[in-house]
Amino acid sequence: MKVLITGIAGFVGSHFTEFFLKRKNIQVYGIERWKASTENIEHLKDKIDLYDECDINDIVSMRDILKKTTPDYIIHLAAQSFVPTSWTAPAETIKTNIIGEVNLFEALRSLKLNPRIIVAGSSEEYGFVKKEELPIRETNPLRPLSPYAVSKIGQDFLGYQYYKSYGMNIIRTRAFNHTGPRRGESFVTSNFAKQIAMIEKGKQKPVILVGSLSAKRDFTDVRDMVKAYWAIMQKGVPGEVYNICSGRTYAVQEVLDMLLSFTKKRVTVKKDPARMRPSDVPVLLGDCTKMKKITGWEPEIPFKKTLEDLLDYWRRKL
Ligand code: A2R
Repeated sequence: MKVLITGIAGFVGSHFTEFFLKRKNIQVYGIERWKASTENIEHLKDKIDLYDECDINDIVSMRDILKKTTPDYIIHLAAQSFVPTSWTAPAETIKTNIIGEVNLFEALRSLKLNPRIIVAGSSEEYGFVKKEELPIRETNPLRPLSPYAVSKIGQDFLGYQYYKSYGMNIIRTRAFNHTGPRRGESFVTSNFAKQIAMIEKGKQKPVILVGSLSAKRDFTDVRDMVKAYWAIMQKGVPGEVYNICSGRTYAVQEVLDMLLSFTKKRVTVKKDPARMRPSDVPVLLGDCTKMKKITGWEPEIPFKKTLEDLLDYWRRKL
């Protein structure tokens, strides 16, 4: 069984690789763009086939690699994945996320390959959600509040359209927040954990800088998330869309309090206006009954353990 992961050296890609390497009869192929950091998968590099000169914006390199690897499954993770960057680089976000996916689909079509594909969408697609709509189901209207969200809706709808128009085996997902070791440091959970680890090592004054603490998010451990993606890959119906979430929220303030409870250092919390977003989604709470029904998936790792592991990751890394 041949699995190709785009964005393999990213946060989710690295956990997916570890997940596959624990299983038998799976050959893992991965693509990354030229000069990307492969630190997250350095320990796995000799067990996979890595193509580290493939930019998804370049259909020529995409096509070459698909021709060489002819995967049975594709997990499409490569993206500009960070909401705040989408405010400063909206065109780049739209290009990489939407055109990059078109390149993937068109390269497959031209090669007459039809693997099963997971498109990694996001709960950000729902954007502005009314209180009475919570918890959010797949049928909820999409009211995006960032260029990132628009780019993910583009990916999602392209997946639907290519399935309908060409019968491609594309399954769309909308993952709610996920975190854990190796989470990029721009993301809130990882950013707080890194600052705490820096303070513990005396590399930062005992002041933690924060943005808005009121937003509520539905967090899942990345290791559970990867299992959910794979279960959907096997049992999901092409053309359909599935939420993946834990079904409970934590306010960013609670995340901060939990992380601070793991350290013996006395830390002051300071608001940093630079970390505020032009518009933010107040609550994202998901309902993933649809995917649970077909897969039987349940998240297993408690959120406290996820945050402990994330903080330990930064303690080791710094
Ligand atoms: O930005 P880089 O060079 O570190 O590489 C990222 C890669 N990537 C690309 N690969 C090929 N061609 C491109 N034009 C391109 N642009 C970005 O995608 C990185 O290694 C990977 C994304 O990993 P993360 O940013 O760590 O995202 P994460 O959390 O693993 O999320 C995976 C997917 C994304 O589509 C999210 O939007 C979604 O799940 O939630």
